[in-house]
Amino acid sequence: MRIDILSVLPELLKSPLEHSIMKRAQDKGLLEVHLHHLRKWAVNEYGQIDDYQYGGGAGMVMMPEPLAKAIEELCAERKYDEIIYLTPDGENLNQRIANTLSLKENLLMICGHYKGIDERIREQYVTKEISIGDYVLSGGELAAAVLVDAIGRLLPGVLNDETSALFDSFQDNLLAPPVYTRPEDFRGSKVPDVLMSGDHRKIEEWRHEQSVQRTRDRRPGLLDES
Ligand code: 6GU
Repeated sequence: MRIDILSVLPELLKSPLEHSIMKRAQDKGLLEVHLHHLRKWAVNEYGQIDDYQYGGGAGMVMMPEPLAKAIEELCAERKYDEIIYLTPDGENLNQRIANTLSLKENLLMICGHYKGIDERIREQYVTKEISIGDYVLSGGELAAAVLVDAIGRLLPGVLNDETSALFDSFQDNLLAPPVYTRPEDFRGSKVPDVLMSGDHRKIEEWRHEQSVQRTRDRRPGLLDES
């Protein structure tokens, strides 16, 4: 998969992509992430990409011209399956959306800043708008990093144990069961007997029950969605 990201602060995106699983995905050639600085398409030699909003009010708006030029230049080189704008008024990201996007070939992500981007870019180019939750961040970059991570780890071959993403929280709308490692007795608190039993069928049953119980206790709404 190839992901192109348009941003005025691409530096913010670098570190999250250079470590751990996202690094491995790229090293293995399963994921390519290309960061593009929007200033490259600025309207003047001062690097201007934002301006005051019509109608007045505090906060700058990202101008349509640099974004349109950037999007058109990238779209001339390949067909994007989705042009995604990261915005707090977008659709809330969830595992289903991440799963769907992980099946695509080329994604273009646009990170907004200030008051956001001119509405006409949303109307004319953007095919999908995604939020990562009901709170406001200073820009779309951290949200894009979250989205790339959620998608990237699902690409076949990225995780060591290929099946492990299948048992993540939210696959099947269930939260993950509790997990334990050594020691068996941690300061008087013991690992549940069933996990020490060696009976794999019983262990799977127990994990499923724990998942359901945990989901009922913490996120009952998820059970209605499935
Ligand atoms: Cl995608 N962008 C910004 N700026 N804030 C957010 C968000 C996105 N998702 C939640 N809050």
